[in-house]
Order: sequence, then C-alpha cells, then structure tokens
Amino acid sequence: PTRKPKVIVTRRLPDAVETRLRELFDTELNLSDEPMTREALVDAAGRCDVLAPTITDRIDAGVIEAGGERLKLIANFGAGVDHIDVAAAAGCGVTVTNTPGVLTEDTADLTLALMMAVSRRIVEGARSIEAGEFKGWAPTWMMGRRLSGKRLGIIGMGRIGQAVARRARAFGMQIHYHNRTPVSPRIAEELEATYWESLDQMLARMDIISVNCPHTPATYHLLSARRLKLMPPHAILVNTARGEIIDESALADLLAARGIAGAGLDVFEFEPQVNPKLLGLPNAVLLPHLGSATVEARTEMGEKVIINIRTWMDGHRPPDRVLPSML
Ligand code: 8YV
Repeated sequence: PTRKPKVIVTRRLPDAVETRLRELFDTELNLSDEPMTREALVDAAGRCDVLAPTITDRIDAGVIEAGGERLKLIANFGAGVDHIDVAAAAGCGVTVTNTPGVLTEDTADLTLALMMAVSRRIVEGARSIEAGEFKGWAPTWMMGRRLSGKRLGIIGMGRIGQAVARRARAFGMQIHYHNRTPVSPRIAEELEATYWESLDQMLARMDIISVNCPHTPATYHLLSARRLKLMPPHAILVNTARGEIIDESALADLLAARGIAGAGLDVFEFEPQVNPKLLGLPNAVLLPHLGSATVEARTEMGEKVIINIRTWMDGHRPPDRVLPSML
C-alpha cells in the first residue's frame, strides 16, 4: 500500500472534519489554533505533501518554494485565495484548491443581516437598552430607513452576489450590479437585475451598495476615497467580501462626516486590526469576519478540503482547482 499523504492543517477545524482528516491522511493539526508564524509555515511547507491553510496564513512565493519537491497541493479552507500566491504555486507545479459554494448562502444571509442592522439601527437600539436609555416609545425615536423599494447595487455578481440578490428581491429591493461581465440572460431575467458597466455611475445612483467580489490586484481599493464620495448621503455600504477592496481609512472619515448614512462591515483592511476611526461610530456595524461562521458551512468547507485532497491523491483533477487565469 502507498503511504498516506502528509497533510498539515494550519488551524483547528470542526471536530468531525478533524476526525475524518486523521482517518484518511497522515494529518498534523496546529493544536494551539494560533495563527502560524511565517517561520512555522515555511517549516510546515517543507515537510508535507498537502498544506491546508486558512485566511490567517500568508502563503507567499517563499513559503511555496520552501515546499521543495514534496509539497504538491495547497488545499485552502475558504473560498477567497487572496492570501495565496496562486501564480507562484502554478510556477512550482503546486495545485491550489478552495471551497466555493458551501458558504454562499450563509455569507449572503450575513450580508442581509448587516443591511438590516444598519438601516434599522439594530445594534444602536440594542446598545441603548443596555445603557438604560429606553425611556419609553416615542414617534420619532431611532427612526431608520426601510429596505423595500430601495435600489441595491451589488459589486461582484458571482455565487454570493446572486444569493444576496435573491434575498434582496424577497425584501422588495431592486437589483443592480457591476461585474467584469454581465451575467447570463437567464440569471439577469430571474433577478430582474440591471447591469452597470460603469461602477462610478452605479455608486451615484444606489441606496445600498454590497461588496461581493473577490480581492485581487484589480479590486484592491476599488472603492477608493474618490469613488466612496460618489455615493449619496443616504447610502449604506455593506462589505462581507474583503477589507482591502475598500479604502478603510477614507470610509471611516466619510462615515464620521456623515457623507454616507452608514456601513456594515464584516471584513477589514488589516485584519484582525480594525481602524480605530471606525470604532464608536453609531452608523457603523462591525462584525469579526463571521460570513461563513456557521457549524454547517465550516463543516462543509472542511469536507470540500477533504474531497479536493482525495481527488488529487487518486490522480484526478480536484473539483475546486484555482488557476491563475481565474483571478
Ligand atoms: C473564511 C472567507 O472564514 O471563504 C472565505 O473566503 O473569507 C471565510 O469563509 C476564511 O476565509 C477561512 O479561511
């Protein structure tokens, strides 16, 4: 029998996933669950066949090269691969896979939750109760804005963007989107979605903007200081994608100056650091990267990691292979 591949998993995963990983492979877990240092990653890459990292691991060219002849597969736990140098991996003959699909619905749910939290002032309201500020109902106290009838502009109409659109339609919102290319006529019709080739023009005309594109060199600071200012003062911005897509410092200034009405952010430019200017703003709802944080999604993400490794082990092309040309 051929030896089991050595798989190094950089963080703790749900119990059922870890159990299965141990059954199938010669698995090494990072029992501390602390994010690995670069030194530890370099060391790990050099003594495994498969590295299973997460967003907290920067898999740069140096780490990949440290994998030498042995490292063959980087099976990422997560959909986004902006922390992995996919081109360097391809250059070294290392396959990269991710876990798309299984976190789509949960990330879309959280996107709508943030829209509601900001527009209906849910966190502000809850805090006011805690602070003993609720002195009785009043006709004009803590009025928010309704979602129904509003124009939602989705940046990035992939799986998650479309799942956000379906939910938003159920809330009575009108769907607009900016994407590299328009979606298929069937999907455009199903979602009654309007395509905006110009992001600038879309930003100026929406009530709510949702960021749902991947972070790539092309989308870094896509929402720059200049573009953020194109949004009207009543607009709400929600980001469940990646912090780097927005100029976070410019956004914090805009929110403080009430240049837009509010923001719901699940991701930050320099995670786990949050720009101090964002803290304490009543019109910003901040969450600690919870998009896929459900037992179901995290378990299914682990199962996808396992399927990708097994398929590779059997000499086939893993289902979720990521190629540099896809980014
Ligand atoms: C994960 C995510 O929490 O999949 C992604 O791209 O951002 C989240 O689902 C994280 O990336 C896990 O590595």
